[in-house]
Amino acid sequence: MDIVVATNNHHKLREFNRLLELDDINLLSLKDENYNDYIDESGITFKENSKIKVKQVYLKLKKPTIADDSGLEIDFLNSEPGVYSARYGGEDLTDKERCFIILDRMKGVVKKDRSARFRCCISYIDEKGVIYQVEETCEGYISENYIGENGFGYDPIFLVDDVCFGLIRGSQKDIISHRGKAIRKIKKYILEKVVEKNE
Ligand code: ITT
Repeated sequence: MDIVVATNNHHKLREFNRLLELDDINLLSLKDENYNDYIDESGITFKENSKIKVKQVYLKLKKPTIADDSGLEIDFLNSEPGVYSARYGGEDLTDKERCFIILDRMKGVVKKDRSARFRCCISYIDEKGVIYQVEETCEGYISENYIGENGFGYDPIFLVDDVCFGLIRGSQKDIISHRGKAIRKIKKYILEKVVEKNE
């Protein structure tokens, strides 16, 4: 069985490959499928956007598809950048530049007010077009400095129990991260469906 991973973010793709390894399942990237269409993430929630991604890709490729929409919510910034995490501060900025915008906006804010979470909604659309969704979070807080070069996005400014995501290995991040938790949940669902189909 083939499942298309509907993401253009190669870091996410690597996390999916690491976590969604299943004997009967072959993960395909959008590149493998020569899929280059623009996906308009016009939703205002992670749930809406991850559904938009799987539906659009499924309608064209007619294959089971999985996608994630995720982002960082900072309490002090009224949950910003939220669903705009990938575009925060402007489309052309680098991940590092986006991190520094946040560090600047959080300058002088005391630790107890630096709480934040990564949120991730994963949608899976099966061969019949039935959609299943899971949402998970990873609670933490925003560091005062840019720390480490591991991971991607806001990892170098996100701390869990004093450990920065910018310093840990991918396999360690998977254990506690929003995406790690969500992929494990959806993997269970997909496995159950595969068993049902083979019965
Ligand atoms: P696709 O839509 O193609 O999957 P994207 O990067 O545009 O790729 P999103 O719209 O879901 O994906 O935006 C997610 C952004 O949230 C991402 O670009 C990062 O800036 C941030 N983000 C999400 N998960 C993260 C993680 O595990 N570590 C660091 N930053 C993360």
